[in-house]
Order: sequence, then structure tokens, then C-alpha cells
Amino acid sequence: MATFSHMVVALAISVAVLLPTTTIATEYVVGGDSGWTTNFDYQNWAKDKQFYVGDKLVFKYQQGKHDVYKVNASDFASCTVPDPSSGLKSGSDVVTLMAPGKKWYICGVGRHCADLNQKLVINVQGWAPAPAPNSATKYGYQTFMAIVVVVLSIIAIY
Ligand SMILES: [Cu+2]
Repeated sequence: MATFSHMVVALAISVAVLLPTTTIATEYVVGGDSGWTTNFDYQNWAKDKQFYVGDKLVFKYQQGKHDVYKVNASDFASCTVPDPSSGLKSGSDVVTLMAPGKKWYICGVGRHCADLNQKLVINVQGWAPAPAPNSATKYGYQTFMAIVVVVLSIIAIY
């Protein structure tokens, strides 16, 4: 009798744990259809998006024409390119957002950053609820699943 209940609980816990990681992480192609290029307003592209830890940025461009460097705030402002070995150059570079906070990216080719605006700054939010519309639904989902797990656990005990 108890085995069936225990299976339900195990299933519910699995769903609660696995679903947020598989369905909520978002992959963003930087610049959308324009990709990673010159003379594109990346701040305008980023301004209506909510970036969370676990999301991915994909920088798409013709290999050799551009590249991608993760930099700090001052190098972003001055378009200072770091050591070339730290650059991403595949033409389809996937960056997983590992930690909350501001992240800065520039192109290191020619004066693409300095003169042609090829630079992106985003603010990555953690999993904790923040006063943003998107996070409310994520938080609500996790709360809902927690309640389901607790209720099923109680049913299983009795
Ligand atoms: Cu470039």
C-alpha cells in the first residue's frame, strides 16, 4: 500500500527538481536575427529581457569577422581588448550565465567596439525572487511544487 504512495512522492519530487532546470533556462541569440555584428543597438535588444543564472547567450557571427570577449566595467567603457587567448572565436559561441550580476561583452576586432557599438552589457539575476514580472512566475511555480510534495508526503505517511 505504502509503496504506491512512496512512488508518487518520488515522482513528484523528481518533477519538482528537474522541471525548473529543463524548462526555465532560456537561450538567447544575442541580437536576434541580426546576430553579433556592428551598428546594432544591443542595449535596446537587452532592455526588455530578464536574464537569470543558468540562461545562455549565443553569439552568432561569421567566423573571423568578429569575436567575443568578456570584460569588466572599465574595459567595457574604454573598449580595451584582453589577451587574445581569452576570446571566443567560433562564430557560434555559447556563454552560460553562471553567476548573478552585471556581465560585459565586447568585440575585439578592429574598432568594432569603440566606433561601431559592438558591445553588450546585461544584468543577470539569481534564482531568488526579485521584483520583476518573470521571477514571480518562477517563484510561484517552485512554491506550488513544494506544496504538492508536502501534501503527497503527508498522504503517504497516513
Ligand atoms: Cu566585431
